[in-house]
Parts: sequence; C-alpha cells; structure tokens
Amino acid sequence: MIRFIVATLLFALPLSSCANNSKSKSDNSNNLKTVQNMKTLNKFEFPKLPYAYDALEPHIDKMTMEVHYSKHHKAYFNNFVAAIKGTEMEKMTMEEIFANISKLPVAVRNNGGGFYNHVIFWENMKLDGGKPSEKLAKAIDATFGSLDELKKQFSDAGKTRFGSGWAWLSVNSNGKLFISSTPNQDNPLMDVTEKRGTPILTMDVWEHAYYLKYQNKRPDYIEAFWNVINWDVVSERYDSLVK
Ligand code: MN3
Repeated sequence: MIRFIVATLLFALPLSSCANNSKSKSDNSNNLKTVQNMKTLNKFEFPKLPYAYDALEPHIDKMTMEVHYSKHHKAYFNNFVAAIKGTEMEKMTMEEIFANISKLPVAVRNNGGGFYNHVIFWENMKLDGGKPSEKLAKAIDATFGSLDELKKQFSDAGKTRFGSGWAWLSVNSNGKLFISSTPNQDNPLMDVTEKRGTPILTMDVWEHAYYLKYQNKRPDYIEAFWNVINWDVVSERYDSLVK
C-alpha cells in the first residue's frame, strides 16, 4: 500500500499539473517526459491529455479527440484497473504485464493495451512537431533509406491493417528500428506479437480515431497524421533506448 501511495505521488503530480485546456508548448514537452518511458506509466492514474482537444485541428478534429480520449481511452483505463484489481498484476510494471500477456486474462490484453497504446499515441502528436533529431534521422536513413520511405512503409502498415489496430515504429532488442502493425489493442511489447520491440511512434487506425472527420477514408487520415508528429518526443524515446 505504501509503495502504491509513493508511486502515485511520484508520477501523478506532474501529470495532474497539465490541464486539458493548456496549450502551452513548454508545459506540453515537460509533461510528455513524465510518461514517455512505459516503466513510469502509473497504472492507477488516468493520464491527462497533454494538450487541448482542438490542439491538432484541422488534421484531427476537436470532437474526435474529445470522444476518443474521454470515452474510448477512459473506458480502456477503467476496465484495465478493474481487471487487475486484487491480483499480482497490481504490483507488476506494464512492461512485465505485456511480456507475459499470453498467460493473462484477455481483458488485461485488450484493456491494458488500450490504456497504454493511447498514452503513447497522444504523446507522439503535436501540431507542427518539427523533425527527427540528428541521431534518429541517421538511424532512419540507415534503416529505411529516407524519411519519405519510412513514412510510406508506416502509412502502408496502417492502411493495410484489416479491421482495427495500430501502426508502430519501434526499436528491437538489437537497437534497430522496425515498422509493424498489430490488431485490436495489441502492441509490440506483448509476447503474442510477431515483431517485438519498444514503440517510439504509433498511429491508431481504429475507425473511432478518424470516422467523424474522415468517415471511411482511412488513407486521408493517415496522410493528415504526418502533420502532427511530435518528433521531439519520438527522438527522446529513441535516445532513451539507444545509447
Ligand atoms: Mn483509439
């Protein structure tokens, strides 16, 4: 119990200090640092959205953001907390839970993924989010040939995901970048996933992520997504994984 309280204090404070109506860019980046590393993700605190609902307009509209965050994401969080309540999973990190997900209840897989994936997603978006750091840019060129080729392969991963799921740019255990896609709320940290690694960039391709604005036109949403990549956050995540 003590451990839980300490963890809550340590990690909830910086998150709570960021209000939904805040559009301050400095607040944004400061708060992003608090949860970009999954080990610091507080399982018992629903993270604040690091910007206002309309912050990504016109690429991602206010209504979509509001419903997506306050209804969809919140439901995954609530259901995840309910699913781990009173179990050993309360003491495990998200990383440990995902690494053992094949042996855990399906409610934990679906809702734990839904909770975690959206945190990564919100944080890696920002209007006019700059460009990759020099170090990340070098790695992208070495792996994909160019940033344009990464965009193409990542976009294709999102376009070709049948039904609901996610596109990912991750770092594998050898420190190499790779692109993948997962169904439903799975992610590259889960032991059920074919290509495993730690994500640094993700895109939600569930219909609820784009239907209000783009209806059935998923490719248009994917095209717009490239206008709202927070490359500072993606670069920081890369730096934290590849020394
Ligand atoms: Mn979603």
